[in-house]
Amino acid sequence: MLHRPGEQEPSRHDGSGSFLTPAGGGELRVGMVGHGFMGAVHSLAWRSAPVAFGLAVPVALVALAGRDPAATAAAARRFGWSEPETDWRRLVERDDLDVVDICTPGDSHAEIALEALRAGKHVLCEKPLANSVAEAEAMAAAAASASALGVRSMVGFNYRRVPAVALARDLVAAGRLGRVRHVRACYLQDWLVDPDFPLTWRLQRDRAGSGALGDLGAHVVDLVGFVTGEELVGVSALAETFVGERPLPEPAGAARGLGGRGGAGRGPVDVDDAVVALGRLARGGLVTLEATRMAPGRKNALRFEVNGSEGSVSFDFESMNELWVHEVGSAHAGVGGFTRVLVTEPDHPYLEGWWPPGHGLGYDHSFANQARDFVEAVRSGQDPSPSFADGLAVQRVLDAVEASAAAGAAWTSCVVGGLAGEPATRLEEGS
Ligand code: SOE
Repeated sequence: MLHRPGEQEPSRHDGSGSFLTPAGGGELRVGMVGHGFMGAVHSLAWRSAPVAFGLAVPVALVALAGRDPAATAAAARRFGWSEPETDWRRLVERDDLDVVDICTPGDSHAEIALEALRAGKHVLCEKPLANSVAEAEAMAAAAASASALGVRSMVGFNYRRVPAVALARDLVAAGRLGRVRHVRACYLQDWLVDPDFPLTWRLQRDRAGSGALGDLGAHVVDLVGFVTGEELVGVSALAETFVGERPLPEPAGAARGLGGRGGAGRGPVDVDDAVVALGRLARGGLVTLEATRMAPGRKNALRFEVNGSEGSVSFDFESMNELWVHEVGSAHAGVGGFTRVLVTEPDHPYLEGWWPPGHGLGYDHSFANQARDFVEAVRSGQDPSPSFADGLAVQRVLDAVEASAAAGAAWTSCVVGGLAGEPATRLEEGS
């Protein structure tokens, strides 16, 4: 039975708020679109989350869609999906699915998500939510209508689910850092240093929307909002494309993960290689942002430091099980400064599902934690977070960064209806 937002269909939820699948016998049946790097890690997550967290609702990996029949069938076998599909539209219309998980490049997010929501499927969509503000607006509006009918949607900003990141947010939210004054946030990788790395989809504006900005900057912008609980209200940015031309990639199917092989000919790079921005938070805090895939030696350095009136936290994904914390006045004489917290204790965020203290988590665990939260939200009839509206807010900041960079770093408001240059709800310290 299809459940279409906008039609007078019954909600998926009974009076007690428990999850009712249309015909799934208590399972949550997932269909996924895309089987590249993100498809692989999402597949692992759908399988590991129910085991690790003992989820009340079992998850079934029902169908995997991709364009290339042989590659999709091979990926379905390898990742544990019951059936391959070669048309995402057929997948979305299947009545034996409850969830559509979108792991494709950004140019198809809006179309797939809108169709999936229309078909009454819960949607998990990889970041960035869309390739433009207009697409993200349509998606957020559709998600809001669908939510009223019990259909849930979420954006895959997986780094929110790294335990140390969630702990940083908890400390800020509990007031342990006081008023946030500074945020220094960056995301540095180096896989584009080689000028002969091919022009894969993450380097094509029509596929990815932008370069380092949407790929990595989206995570940074999301984490600034997540950890501080405050919106960015304006930015001043610069963007640069250091390598203007690259080898054209071999035809689809040859590329795996971030890699790919160069084929015949070269083509222009029409996205940014790097962006830097200054920003201001709603309550007046100052932010610096940076995203690049051209920082030799930096493999996945998603880093942030928050300095508040009462303390600081500092995180680097390359040491993802650690959070460095300093609280003003708490240091013992002579040994002041940051304390390294190994975020692997049973009472740390998400650790109830994982290993004994000190046994460490990896990249894939953030996706398993994300899958856990998504399934739990669907089961309990809550809207998960980050919502499509949160994805839209990130998209607006990305848009402001691009507009500012195009205008020679002009100060650009990120807030709809806000006054350019002025924090929308700036509060003085002490207020
Ligand atoms: C490539 O830069 C990439 O795979 C991003 O697309 C992901 O969002 C990031 O988490 C890891 O790096």
